[in-house]
Amino acid sequence: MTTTATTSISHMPLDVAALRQQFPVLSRLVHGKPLIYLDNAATSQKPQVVIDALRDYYERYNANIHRGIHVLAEEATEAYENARIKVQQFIGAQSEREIVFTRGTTEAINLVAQAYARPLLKSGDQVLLTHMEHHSNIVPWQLVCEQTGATLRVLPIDDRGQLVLDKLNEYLTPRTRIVALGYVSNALGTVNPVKLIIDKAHAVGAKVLLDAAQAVPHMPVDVQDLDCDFLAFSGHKMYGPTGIGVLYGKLELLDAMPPWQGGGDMIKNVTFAKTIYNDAPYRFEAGTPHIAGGVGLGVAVDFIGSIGMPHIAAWEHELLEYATAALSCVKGLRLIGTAEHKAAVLSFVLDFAHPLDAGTILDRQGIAVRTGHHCAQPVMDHFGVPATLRASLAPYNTKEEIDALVTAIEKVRAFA
Ligand code: C6P
Repeated sequence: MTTTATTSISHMPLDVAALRQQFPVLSRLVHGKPLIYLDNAATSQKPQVVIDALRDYYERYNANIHRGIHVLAEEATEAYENARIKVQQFIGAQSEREIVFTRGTTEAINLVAQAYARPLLKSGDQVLLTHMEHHSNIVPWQLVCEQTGATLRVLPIDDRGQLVLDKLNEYLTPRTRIVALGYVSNALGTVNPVKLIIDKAHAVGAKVLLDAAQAVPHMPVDVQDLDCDFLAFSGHKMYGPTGIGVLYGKLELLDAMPPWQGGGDMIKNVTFAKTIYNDAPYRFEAGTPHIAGGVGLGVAVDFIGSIGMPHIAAWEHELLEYATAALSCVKGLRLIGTAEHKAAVLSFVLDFAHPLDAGTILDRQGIAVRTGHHCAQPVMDHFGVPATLRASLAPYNTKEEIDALVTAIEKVRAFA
């Protein structure tokens, strides 16, 4: 996915056929038809190099990290910590100590809610979200508001699925302590003007968490340039393994935060009288982590580097324009989410079939799309629909696959 703003980054061609070769699953059949995978916002497919890295870890140097002095433990620790440095460089963080490995975006947001916000918030304080958040960026804040007496405020969206920025000054108040918002909406594809929002939030003294689950895989993200305080994303949406994700936090904030889970590896010294906690990021990584996942995520970062984020962004933008034009020609199809700045997510409803029925018929033709509320029920409520079909694109998708989607939707009409 990419923004309209990134079109000019690169016009270098991407060799899509060669790229597809690197993803073994793309050559399989589903219901006897070639797989057309258009569910990349849920999880991306994995290239051979990432699959090989997991296998290599388990075959050659499986060991626990940070605690052994034997060769396998040293190799595993080095590979895991190298992955942290790769992630640091990938998002432009100042220090690898600002990179906390988590299970994913969801856990990263919960970590901030519990370890940063919970000790800070008091009755009367406000947490500002937007109406287009994923449930992962709503429920952790509801929990912490219940625990502290703080209040949730929600910046509205308009009928194109864009934030109503005119109201931002009204919603940002001297009581706003935290602004938590998605960089890119998973249900609408909207790319939010996060830099502007971060500047305005900082002006009232609030800290900003960006849910970048749908941004980091698709566009260049530089945390120092954005000046966000926290940023969360998941490895599995960026060609990496499931069960590994990242919380970026400014070091001075992480250093001041208490741990949120206790256990091995997050301590310097333990007695029954007192425990001295480890430094960030280890203070937030209690227990044996997903070592293979971390290693695989590092390889996924290298993989993205080998294609070039500008190439990914440019091709996804071309696909988005092509798909928007193609779907707009389908009679009875309504696109949900038509923001000016969009990533390659196409949510839509059909006036001739329920999304779940349509999704099932598409699946019979080998086409994987997501149907449902996409863990963004407030978005569905705003548009007055219970669910949508969602095609979400990756750089290995092609215009021929978009054409096949349109043809398959016409078959849905024939069934209806
Ligand atoms: N969205 C989708 O199909 P986890 O599950 O922790 O890796 O990511 C949660 C999450 C948080 N924020 C956004 C914007 C997301 O899109 C997601 C995951 C998937 O859209 C699964 S619901």
